Amino acid sequence: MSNLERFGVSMESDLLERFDTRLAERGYRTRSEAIRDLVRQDLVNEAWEQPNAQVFGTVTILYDHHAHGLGEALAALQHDHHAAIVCTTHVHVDAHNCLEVIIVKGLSRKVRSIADSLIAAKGVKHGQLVCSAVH
Ligand code: NI
Repeated sequence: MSNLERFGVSMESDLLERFDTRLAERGYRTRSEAIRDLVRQDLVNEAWEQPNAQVFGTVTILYDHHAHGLGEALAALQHDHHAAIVCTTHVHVDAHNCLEVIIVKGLSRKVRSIADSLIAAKGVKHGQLVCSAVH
């Protein structure tokens, strides 16, 4: 870990009260750890705003595997981008629905494009991309 530095933060009391409530709800033990995570999240967001930044994305999709041609389409999409797909986990949720988590790495514009294609595939009921990056 790099050297820790201390700094003071001024904040309106009502804003601080709301911040402390959120910290307690989310299980943070100190304001410092919560502020560090906010800063890290901002740096990850910044990385994702740069089209050529190296990033990781986790794409979660939920779909009905009876939807015509969908399973094949999703597999074809992943094969088309095999170099960027790190791994895929498939869960048979019930008799109809499947959940897949696809980990994708590469340039942010490429990862976002792959995620968009997976999520927009006809028959996908829900999909979301979670953005991460080393910074
Ligand atoms: Ni399944």
